[in-house]
Amino acid sequence: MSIIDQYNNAKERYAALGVDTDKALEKLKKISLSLHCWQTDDVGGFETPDAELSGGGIQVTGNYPGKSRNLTEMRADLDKAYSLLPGKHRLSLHAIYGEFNGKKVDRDEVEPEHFMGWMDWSKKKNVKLDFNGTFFSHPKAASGFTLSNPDKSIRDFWIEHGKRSRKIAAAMGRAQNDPSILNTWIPDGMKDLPVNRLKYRSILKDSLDEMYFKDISSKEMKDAVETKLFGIGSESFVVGSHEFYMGYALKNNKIATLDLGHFHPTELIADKLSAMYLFFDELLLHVSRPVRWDSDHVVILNDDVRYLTEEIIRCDKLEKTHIGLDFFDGTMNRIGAYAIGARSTLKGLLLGLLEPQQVLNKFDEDGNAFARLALIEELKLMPVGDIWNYYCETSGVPTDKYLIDDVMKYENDVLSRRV
Ligand code: RNT
Ligand code: ZN
Repeated sequence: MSIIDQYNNAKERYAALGVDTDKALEKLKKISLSLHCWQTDDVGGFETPDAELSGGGIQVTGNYPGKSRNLTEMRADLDKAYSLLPGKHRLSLHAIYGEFNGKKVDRDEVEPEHFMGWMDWSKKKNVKLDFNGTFFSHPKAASGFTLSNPDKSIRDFWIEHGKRSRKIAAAMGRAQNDPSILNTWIPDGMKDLPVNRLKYRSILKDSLDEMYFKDISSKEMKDAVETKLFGIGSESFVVGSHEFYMGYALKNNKIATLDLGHFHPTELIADKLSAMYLFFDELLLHVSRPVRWDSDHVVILNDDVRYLTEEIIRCDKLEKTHIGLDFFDGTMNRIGAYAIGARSTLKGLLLGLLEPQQVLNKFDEDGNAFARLALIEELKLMPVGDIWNYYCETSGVPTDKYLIDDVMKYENDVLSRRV
């Protein structure tokens, strides 16, 4: 049976539940994920001398051959990654990925000009850009404290980096006529018990106030702040905790960033959304997969992702939720990792869009917990794969069946030559 015939069969089965699959795909097509650039090279970047990934317990393991070593290779890899994704998606850059042309440009010296090449690329490829200051992998972050550092000269350095990152994001936003989302994550924290948590948190608050002092139009850029529970080396104390940034973001009209790896293992981000949407106009998500800790494994379609994507749709907040990806794994083909992570997130969104919301809500209202659960279980074995295949096929990207061959061909033709 052809993919179209399979789709039509599936469409009928969903229609029987009151779900319009064509409409679901229309909506899915409009969703742009923000692909994280740092899966191409294990969060290496192109600074001179090379920044070595360190700080705050973010770590990449593995040395699978073929990682991109320069901008040309990185862009080729990104082209390949996007060619495997149905829909039109964004790119989230980190400050260490500027075009520094072999010159040493320190973090307190980065300028929009270092990202002009990316802005040209963005226009040519029609891929909008988001941005991140890089507050790790740097000698001035080695003590474990950046914006909350009691040493004024060090925190001033990072404040300057933050200001410049905002300027770069604003330039991107102007160039693409769409705000660039600037995410700020800092690694600051302590391995062992501090006695004066308040001190660090009040320094961080002051540093952020200074960094965000200048008003920038939300048409150009929007600030987001990423909370975290702990990292390797910051097990006992993270300055920028969830409560800290919830408070800061609400008070200062910033976007809160929720990363799936930044909470207690049994805490569900999905459950937080309906509370946060009531108080925040917009949220940024870092879709990741923690395995026992914030390990940033490649995202797969697990329950955490499904609950999350379903929740966004049940709350009708697709337009208010920026969906970024954040994982890095050096043990496997890195382009394949992008494809799996991004496609699984899209599959989760598709599952959400294919829910018969009216029926489910009715069971909810009637207090029929059994029927609600039974339908949720029934949905799991509905032919979503046939809808997904049709979406891939009509978007001109490989269906799952051809994904492995496609990625392996790129590995043989391109990646394996990088020695
Ligand atoms: C680290 C945060 C942060 C980084 C990226 C590279 O725990 O999740 O988002 O992963 O900025
Ligand atoms: Zn993150």
